[in-house]
Amino acid sequence: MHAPKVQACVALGANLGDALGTLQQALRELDTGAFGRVLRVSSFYRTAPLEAVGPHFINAVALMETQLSPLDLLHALQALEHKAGRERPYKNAPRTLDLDLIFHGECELSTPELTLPHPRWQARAFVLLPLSEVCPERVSAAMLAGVQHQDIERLSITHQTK
Ligand code: PH2
Ligand code: MG
Ligand code: MG
Repeated sequence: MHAPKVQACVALGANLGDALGTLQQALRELDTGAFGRVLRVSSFYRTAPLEAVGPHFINAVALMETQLSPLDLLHALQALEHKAGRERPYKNAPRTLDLDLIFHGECELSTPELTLPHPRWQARAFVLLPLSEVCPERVSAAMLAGVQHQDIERLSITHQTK
């Protein structure tokens, strides 16, 4: 029996080390088949830390197709974060790689380990703007208006998928 294919949105962020290079490597790994495949990748954005300290972030969003369950996908994302040297000395500490599951199909979940959709996705320009590129049906003009004061700059670099 094959699990059904589901579209999932993953938000990527980093503000330590070679943030852009780490995001590009993570996007290649997300597309290797173990996770499923990457359908679309947003632009990269340079963003001011929100409720966090440290250097500016590079953020992006990937739309994926996966057969992994929400928790299996979460654990696979955490393994990639670990591989990229992620450390968690305190909440929202600067990080080499953060991979957040924003949506997993229409799954709604509230457990200590995982909440779906991601609880803060609508409050964050660094999620909403890239998400509006890869999944415009999920993002409204009112949502974008709500985050327009946040400091975010779209970069002209594009991700080479193949
Ligand atoms: N992630 C956070 C908290 N604050 N700010 C920006 N600009 N980008 C992020 O990815 C980010 C953040 C928690 O994961
Ligand atoms: Mg995060
Ligand atoms: Mg995270």
